[in-house]
Amino acid sequence: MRARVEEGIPPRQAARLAIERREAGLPFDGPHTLEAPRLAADLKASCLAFDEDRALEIIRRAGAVMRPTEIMRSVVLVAVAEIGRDWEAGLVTVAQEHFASHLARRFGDRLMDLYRPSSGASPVLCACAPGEQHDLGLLAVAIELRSRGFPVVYLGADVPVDAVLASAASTSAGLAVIGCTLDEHLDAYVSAPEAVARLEAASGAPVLWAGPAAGRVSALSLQGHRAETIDAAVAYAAALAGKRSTPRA
Ligand code: B12
Repeated sequence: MRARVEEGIPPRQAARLAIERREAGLPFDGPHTLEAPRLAADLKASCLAFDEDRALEIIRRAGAVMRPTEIMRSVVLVAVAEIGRDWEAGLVTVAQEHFASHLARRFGDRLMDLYRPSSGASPVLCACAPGEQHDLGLLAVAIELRSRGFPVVYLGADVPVDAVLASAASTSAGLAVIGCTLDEHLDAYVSAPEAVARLEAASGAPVLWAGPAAGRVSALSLQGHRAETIDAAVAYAAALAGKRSTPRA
């Protein structure tokens, strides 16, 4: 328990965790980096059983050893990705995959509400490309940025190009992050290069193409930066937003 407290976990949470671990027959004080795969596996099993109470309990337990952003990245999204791989392999049903995705979405929404901006940077506008429904990765990027104090305007899945342009202008966004998983969802931007140029001019920064389809942007002659992983997208957006922050009095 002392090791947990030294890691910064409040004593009452550390004590609760120690009791839970003893009851679960787990080693008393293992390093929490070893916890994430186990928690992700437990969460996956709970989702496959549609056991919502158990899934929420696992997330609550994770809160005793990890920061909320770590829970999202190392437990919740790992469980979703693994269920996704099993779904591709025909091992789990679409209902089980949807159950897990919705649980991730609800947890992500809670985290978005948890963190409030503390820097005076221009907001980072996060929107999926038109037609794109895969928004959990973009949500993870938004949460990470918010947890670091940066303001984020999150528009979610399937956002028309015009709507992105209008909101970038009305919010004085400092960066537009366009999430894209399926290559074809970049088509709307490929056929509107003037919109990309206007977006860059409005924010004063290159568009950040983010997600699995970002690797295609050069071949598609789309201007801007690209980030295929959550870490790369957060690093780029945070560095840019940090440069533009005006410290608050
Ligand atoms: C959940 C899911 C859905 C959900 C999305 C829910 C939501 N709100 O996001 C729903 C049910 C809506 C869906 C629909 C479809 N899906 Co789907 N889906 C998935 C699934 C199972 C998980 C994706 C996910 O969110 N993973 C969580 C992420 C964050 O974790 P990760 O995958 O480890 O991510 C790493 C990187 O990939 C990257 N990353 C991933 N996303 C992002 C986003 C950003 C912004 C950044 C920076 C990084 C990033 O960062 C992570 C590492 O740092 C995958 C299967 C899989 N194995 O991934 C298929 C998958 C992505 N889907 C696929 C398909 C084909 C579809 C559909 C066409 C299915 C259909 N016939 O209807 C539709 C298309 C919907 C649309 N118009 O966009 C394919 C895409 C194949 C391709 N590249 O062409 C996949 C790979 C499954 C497959 N092999 O068939 N899907």
